[in-house]
Amino acid sequence: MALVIVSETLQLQPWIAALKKAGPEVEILTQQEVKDPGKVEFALAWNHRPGICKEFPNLKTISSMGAGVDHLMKDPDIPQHIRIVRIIDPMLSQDMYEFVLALILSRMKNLRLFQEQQQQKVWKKKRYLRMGQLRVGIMGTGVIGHHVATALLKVGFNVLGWSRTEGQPSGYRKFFGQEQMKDFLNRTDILVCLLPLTPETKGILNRGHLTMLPAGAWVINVGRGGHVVDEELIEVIDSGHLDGASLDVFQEEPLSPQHPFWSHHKIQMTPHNASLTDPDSVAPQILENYYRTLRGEPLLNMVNREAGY
Ligand code: NDP
Ligand code: OXD
Repeated sequence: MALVIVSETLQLQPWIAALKKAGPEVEILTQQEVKDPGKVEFALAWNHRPGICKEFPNLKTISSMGAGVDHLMKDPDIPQHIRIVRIIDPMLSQDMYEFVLALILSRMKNLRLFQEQQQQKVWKKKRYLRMGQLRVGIMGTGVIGHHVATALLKVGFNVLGWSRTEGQPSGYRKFFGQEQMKDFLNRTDILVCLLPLTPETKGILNRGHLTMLPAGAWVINVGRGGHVVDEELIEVIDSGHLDGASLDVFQEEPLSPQHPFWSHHKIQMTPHNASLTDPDSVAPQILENYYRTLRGEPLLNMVNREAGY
């Protein structure tokens, strides 16, 4: 039995080091190192080349290297009997909160504007906003979204959330389902998208929904690029309805140099860097799932393949 790590985009060395440190007895191989594909029963994957299941005929479990699993869901060759698990890690949730908070504070206090003014040697004051003056709407109050919502609430923001199902009671006002989406968007000054990318959520940040936000609202997309209809986002910003957007994730990553987002002065971009999985922090849960796979036991952090997240 061996664990294979497959990724077309990630640096694998820190992952191998973390896994070997946490489980020195486990055989950990890169795809190129596998001599006997029949021995591989567990794969750790991020942006893999489709077809791993054909390559490793005895594969039983695939673990995403992050919280999202859209990269696995789009591979049509993963048979139903293969269990898919994902990362749930307090550090990933806290890093996301810190990132979202940094964006919100920077905007409230006009820091980008003042940076531009500094470059032009302009001395011009502008009124700033206070925490209690803004309503932050979290779209997707799952593991990460709920953490971000409760942490923002604790420091003094007005927070509301929207999810697919009603879920557990929370300290903030919750909306759910298509029927309540308009009410949620109507009350949101800063929209934070923390949804997973599924057939239902693809293109959710479109003209129709973005114009349900109050005039002057602002969008933070840290979910997936596929949530945004790019040309409609630009159109709603250019119409003056939205004040701008901070985008961490894109339909195509890295984004093509020709894409209009790069040069749009009301769009702030970061390179899918909001919250990065820390290999040392998550190695124990990956190995726990590896051992559970060996023993045929229920796994941690299972993905519902029907729901797609
Ligand atoms: P979870 O699966 O824990 O939460 C997903 C949330 O989205 C749940 O609240 C779920 O509703 C809601 N949801 C799913 N489908 C719908 C729908 N059709 N309508 C309304 N709500 C829906 O995921 P995580 O919180 O762990 O992660 C969320 C996403 O964040 C990841 O999938 C990934 O795309 C992104 N991410 C981005 C990172 C970055 O660096 N930019 C880093 C980490 C994650 P319900 O509660 O009812 O099930
Ligand atoms: C994740 C991500 O899903 O990094 O963990 O986007």
